[in-house]
Amino acid sequence: MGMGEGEQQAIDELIASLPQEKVPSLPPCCLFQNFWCPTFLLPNVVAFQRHFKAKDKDLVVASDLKSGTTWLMAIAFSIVKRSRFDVSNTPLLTSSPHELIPRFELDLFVNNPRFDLDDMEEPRLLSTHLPYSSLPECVMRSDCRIIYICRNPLDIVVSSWHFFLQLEQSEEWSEGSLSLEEHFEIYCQGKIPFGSFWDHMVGYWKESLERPHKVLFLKYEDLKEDIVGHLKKVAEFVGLPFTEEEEEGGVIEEIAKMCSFKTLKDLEVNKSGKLPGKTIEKRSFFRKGEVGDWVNHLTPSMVDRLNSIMQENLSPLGLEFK
Ligand code: PAP
Repeated sequence: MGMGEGEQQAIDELIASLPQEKVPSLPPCCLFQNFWCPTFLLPNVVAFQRHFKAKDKDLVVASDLKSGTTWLMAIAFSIVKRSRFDVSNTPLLTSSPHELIPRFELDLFVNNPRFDLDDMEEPRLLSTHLPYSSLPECVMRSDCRIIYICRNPLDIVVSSWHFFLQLEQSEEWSEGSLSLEEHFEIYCQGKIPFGSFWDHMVGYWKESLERPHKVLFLKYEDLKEDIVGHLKKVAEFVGLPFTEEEEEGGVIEEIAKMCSFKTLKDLEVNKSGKLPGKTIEKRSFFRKGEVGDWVNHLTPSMVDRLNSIMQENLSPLGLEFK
């Protein structure tokens, strides 16, 4: 979406009016609507908020960074499009999940988008890292549904550190690398892109409790524990429950296997090359794919610190991690 000169000036003025944060190896951010928005994305976020028109059948995959986005994209795609594709001809074999489900702020409300929202096949599958409170009004008002995935912050902080570390070799905003200790500190301050993590999780969590038909709230760890049960849950939530015939025919297990870390990671399409238009290597979305890798990275005092942030901000609302 192109921007006129007047609009560009208004955005520049808006950015100048916001608190800024610049940490080595993270994109510069500004505090917009109570979250740390990468400054280069702000025009896209504003355009999304102003111009997006939700349709009742839309399905939005929402997540904080490194919470299981790729996995949930693959799952949502496989479930919603299963009348057209099965595991033998699924586009997941030839495109990365991020290429199949466009993100509002990174792929759609940008210059020369790869997708035309008006032309997308319905139900449209869309994605975002934005907090719930920054989604446009039309998303709340329409019947479109949101599936949110979150993950134990102890694992997110380790995963995001690795992600930004490998990104920094390619991005112009990288000046020197951030140690895990420094990255951890920024994460605990809530200043990671789209943070704070607790506000991000709580926004969707509250809405999922108030409007369970609108927001399905999933946890990475629960999916690891019982993928078949959760695939059924997702299918029911989107109004496309698995039939008895499908269950007996092993369709659910097939989808689980197709979307598994091992299968996706080993596909040629996810091993090499970059996402369109950006400098991000596709393989950077597949690192370890495990629960609890934090034990190999965080010191006991780091664990205590993050646990106490969770106890203060998440536990009172009934949000806990295994
Ligand atoms: P994004 O938010 O930047 O889009 P996201 O997919 O949420 O990325 O995060 C990547 C994490 O999910 C990685 O975790 P790790 O660093 O702890 O390994 C990645 O390995 C993991 N991941 C990717 N695909 C899958 C999958 N199919 N199953 C389980 N975990 C996965």
